[in-house]
Amino acid sequence: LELESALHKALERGEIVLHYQPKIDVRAARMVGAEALMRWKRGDRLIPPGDFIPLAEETGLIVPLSEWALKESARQAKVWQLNFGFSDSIAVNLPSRLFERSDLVEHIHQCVSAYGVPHRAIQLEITENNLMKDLQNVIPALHRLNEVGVEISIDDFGTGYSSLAYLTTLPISEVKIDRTFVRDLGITPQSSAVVTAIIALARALGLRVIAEGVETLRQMEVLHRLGCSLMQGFLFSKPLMPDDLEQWLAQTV
Ligand code: G
Ligand code: G
Ligand code: NA
Ligand code: MN
Repeated sequence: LELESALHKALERGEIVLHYQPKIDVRAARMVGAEALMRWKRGDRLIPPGDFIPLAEETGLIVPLSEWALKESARQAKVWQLNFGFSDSIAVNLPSRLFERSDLVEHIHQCVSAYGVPHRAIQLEITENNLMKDLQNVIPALHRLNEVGVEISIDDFGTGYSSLAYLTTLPISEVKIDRTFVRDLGITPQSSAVVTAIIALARALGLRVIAEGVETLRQMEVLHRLGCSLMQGFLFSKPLMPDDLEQWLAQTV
């Protein structure tokens, strides 16, 4: 309960911050975007999202937190556009709660308009489980977002129970191979079988595929050989404070 009331005040106190992890195109050797990841600065501690996002989801605080993350990402995209010519997207994680809101598209429109960046400056990540849990509410939102140019990425792909029939009809741009498969690449044959299947599925459906949690050169090499050249993970960079991402931004122009 103490944590809950502290989290209530965290936003207005400016204690919530976003760190950014680069998404890398290994073949082109460049950053192609970044994922925004929330942290809570509480005193001198930096609380990871795993320790407060579940509470935020239970209490409904995830709604204002996510709305703030969308706005802050639009602001950051504008700053990077001005300083580095950044024209890629910042990916924001959204739980299905947010997709239920009929005004999600309007809210995103206001965020990007406020800072004068295009809609494609914001990309949305929804986990496979969240997507499938609430398809009836999520589908109309996905279509409206697609119409205005906001790309959708399916996070933690391969861990849920996607209906492939749905996948073919949804306006999705990208699937993110879950890190559990990436972790076991080159260790268990099953993991490379799953990764191979996901890459083939993505290709057949015209989707981009990105691997998360890439930590070793070996994993990078196997992914590249299997046909996945978009990657994210500690091998390239951990999530960084905005100022620390500038070394990556400076390289892309
Ligand atoms: O950064 P870290 O590895 O601690 O993130 C842990 C989990 O928290 C990840 O699954 C990530 O998707 C989730 N997460 C991080 N930032 C956000 C956010 O802004 N909103 C939501 N809903 N989840 C987030
Ligand atoms: O999919 P999700 O949004 O949950 O993933 C984001 C989380 O993954 C963040 O908490 C981030 O810190 C973490 N992460 C990013 N790269 C790596 C990595 O290479 N290995 C592991 N184990 N975690 C990573
Ligand atoms: Na994510
Ligand atoms: Mn993920």
